[in-house]
Amino acid sequence: MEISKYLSVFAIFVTCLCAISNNGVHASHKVFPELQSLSAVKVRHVHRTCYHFQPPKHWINDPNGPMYYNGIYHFFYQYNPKGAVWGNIVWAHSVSKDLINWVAMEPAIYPSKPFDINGCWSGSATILPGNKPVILYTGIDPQQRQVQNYAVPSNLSDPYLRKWTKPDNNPLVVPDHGINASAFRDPTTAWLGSDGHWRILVGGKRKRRGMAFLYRSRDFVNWVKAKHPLHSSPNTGMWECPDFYPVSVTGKSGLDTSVMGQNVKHVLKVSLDVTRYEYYTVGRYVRNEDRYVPDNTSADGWSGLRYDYGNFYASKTFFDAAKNRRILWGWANESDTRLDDVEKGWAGIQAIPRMVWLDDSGKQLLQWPIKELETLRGKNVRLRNKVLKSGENVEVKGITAAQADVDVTFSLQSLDKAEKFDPTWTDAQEVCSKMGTQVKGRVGPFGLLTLASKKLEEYTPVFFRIFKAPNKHVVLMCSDARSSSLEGGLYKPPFAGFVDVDLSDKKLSLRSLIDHSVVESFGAGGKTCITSRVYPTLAVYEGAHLLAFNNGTETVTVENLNAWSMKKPVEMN
Ligand SMILES: *[C@@H]1O[C@H](CO)[C@@H](O)[C@H](O)[C@H]1NC(C)=O
Ligand SMILES: *[C@@H]1O[C@H](CO)[C@@H](O)[C@H](O)[C@H]1NC(C)=O
Ligand SMILES: *[C@@H]1O[C@H](CO)[C@@H](O)[C@H](O)[C@H]1NC(C)=O
Ligand SMILES: *[C@@H]1O[C@H](CO)[C@@H](O)[C@H](O)[C@H]1NC(C)=O
Ligand SMILES: *[C@H]1O[C@@H](CO)[C@H](O)[C@@H](O)[C@@H]1NC(C)=O
Repeated sequence: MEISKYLSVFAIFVTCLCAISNNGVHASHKVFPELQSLSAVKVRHVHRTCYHFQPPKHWINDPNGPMYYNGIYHFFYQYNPKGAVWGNIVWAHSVSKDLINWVAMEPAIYPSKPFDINGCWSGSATILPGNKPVILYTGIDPQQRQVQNYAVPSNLSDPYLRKWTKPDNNPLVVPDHGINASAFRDPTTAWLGSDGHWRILVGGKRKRRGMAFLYRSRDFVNWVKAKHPLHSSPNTGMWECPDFYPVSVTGKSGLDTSVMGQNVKHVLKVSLDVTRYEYYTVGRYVRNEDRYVPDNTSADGWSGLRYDYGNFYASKTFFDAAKNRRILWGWANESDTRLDDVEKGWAGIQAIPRMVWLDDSGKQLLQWPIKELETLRGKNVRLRNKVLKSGENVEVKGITAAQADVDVTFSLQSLDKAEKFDPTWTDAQEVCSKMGTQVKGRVGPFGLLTLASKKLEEYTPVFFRIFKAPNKHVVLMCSDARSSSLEGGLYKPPFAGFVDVDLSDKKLSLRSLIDHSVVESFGAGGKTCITSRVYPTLAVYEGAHLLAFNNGTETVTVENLNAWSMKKPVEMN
């Protein structure tokens, strides 16, 4: 990942601001050398998460090289060992037997050789035949070029793979004359073609066209660029952290990255540097041409499907051979200011790992928190068949509302009165920003008020609103941070996405993982996911409450609600 993105406009420190403008979205480019090596003097705890992945202090960003190897899950991530803003990046390393309890190892990869002396940026792991893991990552060389390197375990008998060696024949791939050396990074997990050649993607761009450069190799050491990229798309800008993998057209099982076959589709995900959001398409991998073609049901560009419509970026999946599933990791950045981060001594968390698989429709993915998370569930409170008339709400009492897992199914009496959908409403977040929980509707808004203070001075609502279009219903899901905190100066967007769900049973489900400064929500069984980062001042610890609410004119029933207090993992770094 590039330096530029961690650098939001922070007036006090901005001496020169070089902004680029792109489709109305702009990315600011500024490093904070004065801050990046300021070690945290103390760590502020109030908004730290309890069951999300987080090191004890300092800055984290992209998940890197997740893998399952010889009974152990390995997780690497971009980490600043010296401070709470981006800089001095190394590959931090943690290991786990259950994806819940994590033990920190020493950093696996850090700048030490010419080919990575100016940075060890993101990458992926591949397990080669003979059960040999290898990491590919982006190094920044003495000319500030982005080059692709590899590292291998120094001692395969060490069950935790503590030490990694960067062989002297690095770099493996350098940007050729046709490639912008400042926009060439984040190699994928490799896959093996039927011709016996390995393939990887490297993210890049040509002018404003985002692209996934394709490289092939027989021996994993000599890599040759393919004549054309695997895929590219106009006006999307730099493609960071591409991820390309097969999904089964039936069932929830995951597939190893090299699997081919009849009942397989492919997913290509890219992280768009210009918008700081990701999008993915479902499509077809045309093997004889080494091209990827998105299905005509998948929008290819800014407006495409997202894993998550909130703070979720630079994600990466891996195949978990232990449980035959594909697991997604993603970084949820902070929504407070640089100075807040320096003061609190930490910045960045990882979202809860999610299982991903293809929806029966074949048009989108479904995501669900890994099953292991349920081992942290403690005290349970249940509500059944609680009718919520217009304007009513009900508090879910008896759990730790600041640290909870809630799963609720709402049932709707009738959809006949749903408001008319305006076909010009293509941007869900815009609709949500106009129609928050205070704006009365007919079927909805209804949902949960998370991290709510007693008198509702603060709350982060996660809710639905249902509209009627000519031949279908349109479901809007929002996770609205605008009332989340009395504190000013925070980023409080009304994140939102549409939910492509069949409402013929008049039921809609929602699960939210609430963890002090994060609310991670899964609508309709994981069809639409939204992660919000929030910093309440009153709704903290015992001051946090959880409610279900209905602000539509139509009655909604909480058919079944389960909420659990969540425990802290025994080991978290
Ligand atoms: C490799 O790891 C094994 C298991 O931890 C250990 O016994 C051995 O001494 C290590 N070898 C080297 C060369 O460090
Ligand atoms: C190369 O990429 C960098 C980083 O995005 C950009 O600033 C620069 O303008 C690009 N150069 C060319 C020749 O496109
Ligand atoms: C989309 O592709 C399918 C086949 O994959 C085809 O049957 C359908 O007509 C196409 N739809 C459009 C709108 O092009
Ligand atoms: C529901 O709507 C009423 C009237 O607009 C408003 O006062 C109240 O705050 C709303 N409830 C929530 C949870 O926003
Ligand atoms: C996370 O932080 C917010 C607020 O500063 C920015 O607006 C986002 O662009 C940023 N997201 C990423 C992925 O960096």
